[in-house]
Amino acid sequence: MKRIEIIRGDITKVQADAIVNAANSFLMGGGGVDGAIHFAGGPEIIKECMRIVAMQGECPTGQAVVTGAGLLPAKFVIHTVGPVWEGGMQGEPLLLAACYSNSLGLAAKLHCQSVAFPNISTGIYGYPKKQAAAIAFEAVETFLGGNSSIEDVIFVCFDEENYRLLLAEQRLRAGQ
Ligand code: AR6
Repeated sequence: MKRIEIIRGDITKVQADAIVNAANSFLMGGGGVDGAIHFAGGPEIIKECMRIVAMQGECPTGQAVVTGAGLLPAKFVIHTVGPVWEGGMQGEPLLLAACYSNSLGLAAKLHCQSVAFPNISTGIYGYPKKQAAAIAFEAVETFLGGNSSIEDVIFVCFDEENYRLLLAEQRLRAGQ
């Protein structure tokens, strides 16, 4: 039975097959969840990121790449690049949805069963949290409706507001 879990916490502590990082196109680390993942995961992850950029160039917005998870309790880190919020008319909704579906597609190729997501783009990139929650939930639910290895998707919400918004979205959809 496929399921979507919503928890509060720090994604670097989550024992899923893959955890997703809200990265930037240069895959060079940064603040927020990106900084936390590289800090907790150790230097191996950034080395792999640098190799990926050297080989295939920057990671475009909405796309995803995979590295090992270094010292983290996950098997893989999937780095995806969320859109910067510019008012909503620059394709942000589709790009945000693509982050979730491309990350899950990559995780499925790696035969992952469980995947944990942060609330992509809702920090430094400024995406309005309510809209982001609806897009995230819809994209994940749609992906889980297809055939793949993925059984369990966990939204790991660092802040209370995202946690409440995701729970509200789940209730809304369950009632439909
Ligand atoms: N575990 C889970 N979620 C977290 C954690 C954590 N340890 N730390 C923060 N969050 P952000 P973005 C939440 O800013 O908006 C970086 O510099 C946070 O509360 O990390 O996609 C990158 O290099 C927020 O809800 O990512 C990029 O340059 C969510 O993670 C840029 O930030 C996303 O916030 C990406 O910006």
